[in-house]
Amino acid sequence: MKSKFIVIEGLEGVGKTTACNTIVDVLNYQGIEDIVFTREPGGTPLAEKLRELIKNSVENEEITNKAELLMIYAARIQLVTHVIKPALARGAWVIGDRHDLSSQAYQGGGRCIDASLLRCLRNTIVDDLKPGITLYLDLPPAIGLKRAYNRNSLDRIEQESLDFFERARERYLTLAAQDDSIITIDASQNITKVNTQIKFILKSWLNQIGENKCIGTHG
Ligand code: T5A
Repeated sequence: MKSKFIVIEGLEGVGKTTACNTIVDVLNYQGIEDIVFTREPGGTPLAEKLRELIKNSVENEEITNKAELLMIYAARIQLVTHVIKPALARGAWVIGDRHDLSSQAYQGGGRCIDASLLRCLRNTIVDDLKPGITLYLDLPPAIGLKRAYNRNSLDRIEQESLDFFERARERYLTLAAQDDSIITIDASQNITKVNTQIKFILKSWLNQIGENKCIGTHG
């Protein structure tokens, strides 16, 4: 049986929050109400504390790339163990705002961290947990960062160079091309078009895994 874990991915300001709401609409329309939301890093009391450390600078101390990576995976193992796996085990659906693919893109692509270290962490920490489908919202980083900047001041990662985000985007696209459970969506379209595409992809996938009870009539 396919995993009921749906992940939304992409760089800053691509519209992940908006997309999560659309995913909920589609699931609700199928009569699915038991839905757990997660965000990464975060989602448990400890993981939320780590999120603060990851997103903010520490006075008089540079956060090294590997320290950042380990904090992200520490947060992930807490979330996977205490929230995601128990939810899936009781039959709930999980919608994840980011998951392991973010680490492959940001830390692997953006920070150029060695692939063998990332593989080792992923195998140890996420192990057999694989999203059923990942929707990757693709957008040139300059556009997404502008949207993020218009909303609030930029955090430690958002202040990275455009090159950093270009490398992360390239890694996202490379990994999406290698894995047919990762679907790339053009997030430079207007919100209505992005939402329509998300609904179509999700309904097709639900149909494919035998979960679509009301094909073709919703928005
Ligand atoms: N991180 C995370 C890592 O480095 N490694 C990891 O392994 C993980 C898990 C997390 C940070 O941690 C890093 C990545 C991040 O830097 P976050 O807050 O979860 O931080 O992630 P952000 O990407 O920063 O979240 P944002 O809230 O900025 O992005 P969203 O959710 O994608 O953006 P959203 O939906 O709020 O939309 C932004 C604005 O754009 C508009 C919306 O209305 C909103 O105003 N918008 C559109 N405008 C025009 N056209 C569209 N199609 C639009 N879609 C949305």
